[in-house]
Amino acid sequence: TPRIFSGIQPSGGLTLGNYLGAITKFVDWQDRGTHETLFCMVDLHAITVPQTPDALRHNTRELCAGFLASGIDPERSILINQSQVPEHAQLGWIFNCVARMGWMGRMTQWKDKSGKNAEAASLGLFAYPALMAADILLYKSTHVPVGEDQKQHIELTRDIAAKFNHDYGVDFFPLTEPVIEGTATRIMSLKDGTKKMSKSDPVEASRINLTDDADTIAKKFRKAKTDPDPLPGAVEDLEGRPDVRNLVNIYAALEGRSVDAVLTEKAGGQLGHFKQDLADLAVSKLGPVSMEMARLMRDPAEIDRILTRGSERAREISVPVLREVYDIVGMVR
Ligand code: AQP
Repeated sequence: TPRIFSGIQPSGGLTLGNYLGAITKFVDWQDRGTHETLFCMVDLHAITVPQTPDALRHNTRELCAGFLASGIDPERSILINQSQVPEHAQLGWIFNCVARMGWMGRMTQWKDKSGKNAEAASLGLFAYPALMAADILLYKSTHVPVGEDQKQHIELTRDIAAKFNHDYGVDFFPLTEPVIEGTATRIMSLKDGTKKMSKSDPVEASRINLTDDADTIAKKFRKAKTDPDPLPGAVEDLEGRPDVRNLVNIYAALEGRSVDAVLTEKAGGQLGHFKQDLADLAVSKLGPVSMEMARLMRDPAEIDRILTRGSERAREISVPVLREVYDIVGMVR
């Protein structure tokens, strides 16, 4: 069976962006049943920027709780903790030797995250996309559902697969396709409609966390940046209004309707009212997920068991694949 793989970093708490852009899509893929589905807490990626050990442990478990609470079934999908499957790092090294410095230097996430002081960034942050290629190709995954921001990294994954296949004269790794679909491929900051909503944004009010309570959600939407004009009747009229557009997108994604359908219903409405409706909708959708996450987090040992079991299942696939890669490369075993 063809495989779907995707990962999320335990580099903070889950945001509405991760939920709408990634997790809900993962659940759809699982429920469709057309592919074997693997989802990974990518803790090795998280430490490319500083993480305190206690926070990393907490965030890894909470991320797993988020997957489970959103509908990922650890029987039907394989839930992996990246560091528990050593083949990720091992194939990552091989890919460090396949990928070129120039390719990595062109990655926009590297440029954004290393900022003005690239000299002080970790070597891991620079190599991150090669490890990500290893995450995906270790399972010979054909499709990777991601948000818009990850498109460039999936293209790099194809380049690495193609170069490996070419250099060693094999047809071993598939050329993976990104799957970026729906209205929620890029949820923006509530404080700046041109910037991605992100778990590591220092401005707390810029994002909705899955663990936020109803009052916090309502307050964050109320204070979200907008302009004074009422809602327009058509998508084209949202041009030049990125903040409003973002709120309408979120509303549409939460309701599972198109932006057009939402605007047809809400045209002419005041943003104050719309923000209130949006908060009510978000609370009704996220409340049960957040409650279930809190319940699961009361038994961290059970979460650890689920991750250990998932990682063991993953290794049934990853160990033979890595062995083949070592043979292709010429490692003596
Ligand atoms: N704002 C977003 N809108 C839609 N999708 C998003 N994703 C992240 N933010 C949005 C998708 O969530 C998945 C996991 O992302 P990640 O944790 O690996 O890293 P990221 O993309 O860098 O996400 P963050 O929240 O911005 O984390 P930090 O702040 O640590 O960098 C991916 O599929 C991503 O596309």
